[in-house]
Amino acid sequence: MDDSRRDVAAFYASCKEAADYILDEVSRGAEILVAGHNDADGLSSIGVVAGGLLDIGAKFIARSVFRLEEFIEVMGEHNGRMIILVDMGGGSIGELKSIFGEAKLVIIDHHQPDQTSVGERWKHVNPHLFGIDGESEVSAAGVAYFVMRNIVPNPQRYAPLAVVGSLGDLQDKGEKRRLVGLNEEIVSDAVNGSQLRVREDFILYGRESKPIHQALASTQSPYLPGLSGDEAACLSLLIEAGIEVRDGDKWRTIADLSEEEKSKLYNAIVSYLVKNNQPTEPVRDLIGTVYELVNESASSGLRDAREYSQLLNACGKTNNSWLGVAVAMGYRGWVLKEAQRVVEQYRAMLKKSLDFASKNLEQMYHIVVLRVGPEIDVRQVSSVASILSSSKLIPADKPLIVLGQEGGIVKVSARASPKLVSLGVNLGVVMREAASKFSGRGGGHRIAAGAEIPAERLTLFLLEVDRLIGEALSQVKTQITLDDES
Ligand SMILES: [Mn+2]
Repeated sequence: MDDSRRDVAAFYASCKEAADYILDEVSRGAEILVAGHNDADGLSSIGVVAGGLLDIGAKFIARSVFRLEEFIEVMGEHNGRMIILVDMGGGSIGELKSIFGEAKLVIIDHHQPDQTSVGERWKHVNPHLFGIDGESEVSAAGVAYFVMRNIVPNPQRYAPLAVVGSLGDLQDKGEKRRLVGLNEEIVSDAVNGSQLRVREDFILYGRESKPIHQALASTQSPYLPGLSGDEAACLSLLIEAGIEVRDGDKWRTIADLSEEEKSKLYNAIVSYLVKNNQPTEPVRDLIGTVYELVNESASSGLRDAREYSQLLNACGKTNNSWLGVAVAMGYRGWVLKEAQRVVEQYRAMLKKSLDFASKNLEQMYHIVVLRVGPEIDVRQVSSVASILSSSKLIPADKPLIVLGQEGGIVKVSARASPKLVSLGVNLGVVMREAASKFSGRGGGHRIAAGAEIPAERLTLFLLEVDRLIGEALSQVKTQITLDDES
């Protein structure tokens, strides 16, 4: 990223401009459509925008969509209403223009934008337009927060949700899994507003809500061979390490452990992996920066911001987006109970998917391909891709391409290792180029991208992706050879 263009003040000014545009529409009493992607960041973004609109008494309809085409279908009849599109659209402005040219549209996104200008009637708020890296330092929920804080009376309330969105998009790439860049700004707003606490601890799923062995077994990122998914193995590890798993008739949680017990646990995991000839690097990722929503209860599954994002993601990927949006907007009670049930079922299904994947990977020259059949919901393809890519099943020198078919369309989800990105692989560009050659649509980030392809063009598409990745990597090799010679 070209940092010389970095202009945070101008980015904030563009957030303010979009906010004024929205406020104008609100003051006319007009109903606004809010739509976004159905992943954790998308639902957080909808939560920030819709929650903010509710706060100021605006009329709105909120909904999430699986992909842009679905959005176009449902929003095609906007009847002149303003549309606020979150976490999508920035890379498809040309296409949106041909359909929504007459509508008032606000795009709140952090994906790499296409080159089409939005013109006068539309606002496109996107950090990339100001030399700020939307891939690593701000999510769509973060951008939504920077927009809505100009409008809502108590914006700090929405800062934790922006943190949830950023963690959902795996932006915790700083030292000790810290959020960096503009995200830090949001974190400090949330901390100052007594909404959030930041500290270093074990990053395990269910840190405050599950028995320790279950928390350990439920953690899929990082993936710990032999422990992830195996509660019995985890329980016996704890007992051998001399860690009390119960306090009377109550199971203890990670949060109940003393510092000494935590280091015992850490060492026990390391020795387990060493004993089983597994790499120990992933263990380092178990310790990191924990973001706690201090106003949520420990048993809610919303107190740990990473867990919160997984709950939203589970809702989105199982056709329960409305539950996620409602939770993000602040509804609790039975709505939350329902969402908790959804996340448990979803996690069980993911475990099944991982077992399936471990037996069905196909190797091409430069990529690894997984075709999921009817046993996996096509809506889970991107989650499967994310979880798999952080597991040790995928070699670090090949991108993972996961395919799921729905009707005549194949949904493609691609993930690269940080190593591949550092070698110059840009999956967003590869997906866009390869998809456009075969009547599809693609794009995204360097490390994570996606595409939709007509099923009958799939084989050609895969060959093209394989070729493009090989080409990118051979350029690196040439570069290295030339450097060696000089
Ligand atoms: Mn996002």
